[in-house]
Amino acid sequence: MIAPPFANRPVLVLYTGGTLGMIPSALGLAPAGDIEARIRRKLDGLPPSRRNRLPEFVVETVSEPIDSSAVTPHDWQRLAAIIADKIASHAAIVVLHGTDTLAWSASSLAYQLQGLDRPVVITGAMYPLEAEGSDALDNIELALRFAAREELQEVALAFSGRLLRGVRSRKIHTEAHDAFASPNYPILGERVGEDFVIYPGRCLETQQRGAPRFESPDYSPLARGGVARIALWPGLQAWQLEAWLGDARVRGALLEVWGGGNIPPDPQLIEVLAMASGEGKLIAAISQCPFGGIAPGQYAAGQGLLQAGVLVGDAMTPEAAMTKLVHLLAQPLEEQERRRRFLTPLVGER
Ligand code: ASN
Repeated sequence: MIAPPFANRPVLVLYTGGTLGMIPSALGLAPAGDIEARIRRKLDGLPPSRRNRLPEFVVETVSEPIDSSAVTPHDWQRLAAIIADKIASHAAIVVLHGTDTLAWSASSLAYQLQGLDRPVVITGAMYPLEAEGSDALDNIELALRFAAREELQEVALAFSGRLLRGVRSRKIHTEAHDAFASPNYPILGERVGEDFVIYPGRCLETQQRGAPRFESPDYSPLARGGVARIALWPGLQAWQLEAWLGDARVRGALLEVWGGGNIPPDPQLIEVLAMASGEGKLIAAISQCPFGGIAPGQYAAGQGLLQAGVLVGDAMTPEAAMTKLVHLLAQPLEEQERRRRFLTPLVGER
């Protein structure tokens, strides 16, 4: 492969907050400064055979690093804007992010940065850089090594020795180093001993090519509850669903339904759904099961979803489906076009 012209530029490491850079405070772990020196000090401790294979990088910190539990759609928009602004002058971007909402930010970035021609690798850590037994240094090394791979042309999540498609990833563990999974898509790559392998045929680059066509709609009208997430439970009543969907501030919703695409056989529930989607609200459904997709209509219990005009979310993660609803609703599109795009894979999310 001929090296692209940007290959000799440094990788930009962007610190946004999260446990990786935190230190203990009176109130518990909190974001701390001086991240560049702290990262370089740790990387200097790697054996030369590993240190020498890292790409050149520069470090920047967002104006206010945060615990990612505080992230809102505003932050997704701000982060994408920083990356869109800086990417041309860097070989790749590595985002250091808190793990709690890392899969959400990764998913949102994928929609906003469509048509990437180089890597955007997002990572974090379950334990702070300076903590004993921390995973932070390994994850930074992993992200930097994959950021140097020209065949990676998408938003990917590097964690615990593995590279996942960002928009397919989920946080699945509260303590283990191996805290992320990509339940319905194979991993893109992994560390095997001292090698960092990318598996052929799995990256977006082989499925979709094209010039960057970043989309940067304004998320602020959606950032205050414009899209709701509703998981079914046995006994759910139509009035409860209506309380969510009947609110004029709600413009879209993700329903997490039973198994392969079923809902309770309650005509009133279906009526509430049909009413909301008839008003132009974008309502999509995925399964509550972490593995596998939905195909409503296989059972009589799923027909209602189709009758009500609910969009089938296939095997998308909740993070991928919700951030896609936000992204589509933030754009000045006709309703039919929004529905079409929701059902079309834009960045390998379905
Ligand atoms: N609360 C932290 C965060 O998401 C968790 C972590 O980074 N491990 O910012």
